[in-house]
Formats: sequence, structure tokens, C-alpha cells
Amino acid sequence: MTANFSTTQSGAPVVDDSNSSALGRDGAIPLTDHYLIEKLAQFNRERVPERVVHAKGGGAFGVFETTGDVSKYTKAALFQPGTTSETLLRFSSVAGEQGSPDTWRDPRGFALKFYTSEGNYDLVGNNTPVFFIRDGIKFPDFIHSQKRLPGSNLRDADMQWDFWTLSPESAHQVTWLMGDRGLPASWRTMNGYGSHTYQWINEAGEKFWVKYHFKSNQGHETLTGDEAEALAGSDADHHIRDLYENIEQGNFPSWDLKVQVMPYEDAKNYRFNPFDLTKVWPHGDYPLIPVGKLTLNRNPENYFAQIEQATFAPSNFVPGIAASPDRMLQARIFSYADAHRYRVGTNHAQLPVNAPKNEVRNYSKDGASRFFFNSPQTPVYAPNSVGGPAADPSLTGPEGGWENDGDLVRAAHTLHAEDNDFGQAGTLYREVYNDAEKARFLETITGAVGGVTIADIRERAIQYWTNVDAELGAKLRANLGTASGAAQNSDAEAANKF
Ligand code: HDE
Repeated sequence: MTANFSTTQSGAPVVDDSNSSALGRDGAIPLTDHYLIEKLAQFNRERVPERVVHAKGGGAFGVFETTGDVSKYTKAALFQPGTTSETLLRFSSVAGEQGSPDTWRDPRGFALKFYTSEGNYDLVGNNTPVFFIRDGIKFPDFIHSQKRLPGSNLRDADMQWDFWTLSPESAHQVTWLMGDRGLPASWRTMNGYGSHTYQWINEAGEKFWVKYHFKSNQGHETLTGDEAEALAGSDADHHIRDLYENIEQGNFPSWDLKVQVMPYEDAKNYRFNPFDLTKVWPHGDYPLIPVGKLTLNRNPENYFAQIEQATFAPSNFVPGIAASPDRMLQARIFSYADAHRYRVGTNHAQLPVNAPKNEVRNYSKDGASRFFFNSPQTPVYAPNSVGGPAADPSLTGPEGGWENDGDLVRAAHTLHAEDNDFGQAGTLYREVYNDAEKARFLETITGAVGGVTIADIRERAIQYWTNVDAELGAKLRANLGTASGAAQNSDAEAANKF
């Protein structure tokens, strides 16, 4: 008898893994060959729906150690000095489907789960401190425009630039994306950001606004467009491989977490709306404060179980951390847990990779694939007089929040003195990009806008970049050889695309 004998899904030893059962050597296969049926039926159900965005990715487990002291800003247990928390970090690209090249130009996901003593805290960010839009109602449209045409199922520059040029708030993020930062050399050599403004609450109940920055200790390295394109062809899984092999070799990547902290009252009169996800806070206004170190030191044992089924949700807060008036963050608070219930299942949070380290105590019950359950003595309702779990506000303290009132409106958020769509994009191009970066940037947008076939959209794109920087717009127009300013007839009908 072999010790390592194969079994059916229900544990019974199987007689043969290579031959179906048949009536005689050339006879029919009987329905009684339940193992054959089980293998084929299980195979048909191996895939779960891929993430509708951020489908392609990889990740690793690690540890976060709080080495600084931010206890005057937050009471969150994980951010108390000396605390260490296990973590899971998943990196990803945004628009590419599963199997797409890791090195396509795109923001990269930086989804971090802290398994803390107070439950899981998920900080689901990107490698960019800003985003394309500032209201979640436009998100499905934005993603549609970056993915595929309904008819041909092909990606399309006309669609991309039609959306971006009609959504000028995208300018800062697109300037970032079309620059060198849009092509990180690996997930190890890029920074991560929480992007949104979050709220921290300290033990005394005082509230602060914060932005998270994860600074790579591997440096910041990028690819040229040609290098990225070559890798897309030669190794679509370049970033997955790089991360996995470095951790296998004991070369553990790490990031230093720092935060910018804005006093609660500053937000009201700050020169632009501090909850606008398309803006950064100048470090001169709110300098970086060290918090701790994140180190990845353990590869997943099973990609599907631990990465494909990992569920990260901005709604997973812990005491001392809360949301903010940022509409994008608020929309995400609904969307992620909803996506998980659909994609992985209603009890996704019970899967080992998603389950908290501390005990779950509530009245949730049943639902597909339920396997964690309360003792029979635990009531299934609250309030109750038989000792079931009860909320204890002394553990959470004030939940955070902010004053606001007014009638229900459908309008942009409150505009402050310096709120605009192109200012920080122009600053990024003029003051952050050096001459070599500027030259590569112009080459990239010339190629990208050059792919636009509809004259109206192409003209808007040149205006868009002119609004970012007049000299840049003039150079782009010269490169494209397009007559200045003439609003040529739209040839959208001729293009007959959408
Ligand atoms: Fe996402 N996003 N997102 N996103 N996002 C998802 O959740 C969504 C946004 C980000 O590795 C989805 O599990 C809305 C900003 C990452 O598993 C979905 C809005 C930022 C990941 C979703 C945004 C992100 C996602 C798809 C506009 C950076 C991968 C499947 C309000 C701060 C997480 C899923 C992982 C995934 C919704 C915008 C980052 C559809 C509605 C801004 C890193 O729920």
C-alpha cells in the first residue's frame, strides 16, 4: 500500500487515476464512474470571476512594525509604538485582465491587509498618491473607457482620451501615469500610497486628517517604454516572478510608512479641498512623520487560495481610524465588500487568508460555505438576556466623523481658493520632472495622443496638455503636426466606433 494514495474529494481511495471505467475495453463509460465525473466537474469550476479591475496581480505575506510614535494622533492598536502586525500585500495593475503583461503602463495596486489585535485593517491603495476622478459615480465609466470597445473588444485611444479630456480632473493622475512613474521596474522598486485622506482619532477622541506614504527601501526604479514593451512580450509575469524569487532568496523587500497629519480644523480653510483625491498635500505644508516599517518575508503557499481569493476592503477599519469627506473613499466603502460577496462568496471573510487573528463574535449566520459558527448556547439575536455578545463602546470610543449639514445636492464638493484641475499637474511636469523625464514624457504623450483617430478628441487632448503647460502643449501640437486650434469636424461617425 502506498502511503500517499490519491482519494476522491470525499476522502475515499481511488482505484485508478489514468483510466475511466468502461464496459469492456471499447465499451461505454458508466455513470458509476463518479471519480471521472467528479474530476471533470471540479475542473469546470476552478475559476472564480476575476476582479473587474486589478485582475492581474501577485503578493506576499509580511510584518509591519511600528517604530515611531504617532499615539498622540491615533489610538489604533497597530500603530502604538513597538507593535508588530502580520500583513498581506497584493500588488496589481488596473486595466489589464488576468494574463495581461505586468509591465503595461498603468497605476499599480498596493493593497495592504494588517491582521491586527483589533481585527483586520485594510489600506487599499495604489503606487500613486492621487487618482483620475474625484467622485465614485464616474468610476465604472472611467474603467470602461480604459478597457475595451463594446464591438471589437479592443482597447482604444479614442475612448481613453475622450473620457480623460472630458474629465479635466484626471490631468494630475494622467501626468503622473504618462511619466516615468507609470512604468515601475518592479513592485519592489516603487512606493505605495493610501491616496485618500483618512481620519485618525486618538485616545482623547481628538480627530486628525492623515495621508499614508510607503517609501520603498529598494529605491525607485522605472522602465523605459521600450523596456516595458519588450518585457510585455518576453515575460508577462515579470513583476510576479521578481517578487516571488527575491523573497525565496531571502531578499525581503521593505517600505517605510510615513504619514502627513493635518489638524482637524485646518481642513476648513486649507487652500484647496484636502479631501480631493486628485490632489496631494505639499510636504512643506504637512511634512512626513515616520510611523513604521513594512517587510514582505513569506510567499503564498497557494496562489489561488491566498492571493486570488484575498479580499481587501476600505470598509475594514479598526478603532482610531475612520473615513473622511472624500467621496471616492465613501463609494469604495460600499463597493469592495460587495465585490467580494459576489466574486468569492458571502462568507469570504471566513477564508483563512481573510479571517482576522482575533475572535469574531456577532449574530451573522448561515450563507454559502459557512464553516465558522457560534456555540449552540450562543443566541442568534440581540438584544438578548442570555449572554450573547454585546457592543461595547468603550472598546471603540468615538467612531470619528465630521460636521456637515445642508439639503441633498448633486454638485461638486466644496471648492476652496486654489481648487482647479490643472495646477498640480503643471507643477508635477515643470518642477518634479527633470529635462530627461520631460523629454520621455513628451515622447509618451505624443505616441498616446497620436493614436487618437477622431479629430475633435485629438484637438481636445492637445488643449488638455496645453492647460497643463502651454509650452508642453505647443510641443505636442508640433509633434503631431496638427493645425493650431482649428476645431476640425468631428469624424466620430466616420470612425463609427462608439
Ligand atoms: Fe478600486 N476596486 N475602486 N481603487 N481597487 C477594486 O474590488 C472601486 C480606487 C484598488 O488587490 C474592486 O476586490 C471604486 C482607488 C486596488 O484585491 C472594486 C472606486 C484606489 C484594488 C473597486 C475605486 C483603488 C481595487 C475590484 C471609485 C486607490 C485591488 C475587485 C470610488 C486608492 C485590490 C475588488 C486587490 C479593486 C472599486 C477607485 C485601488 C470593483 C468603486 C481610488 C489596489 O470593488
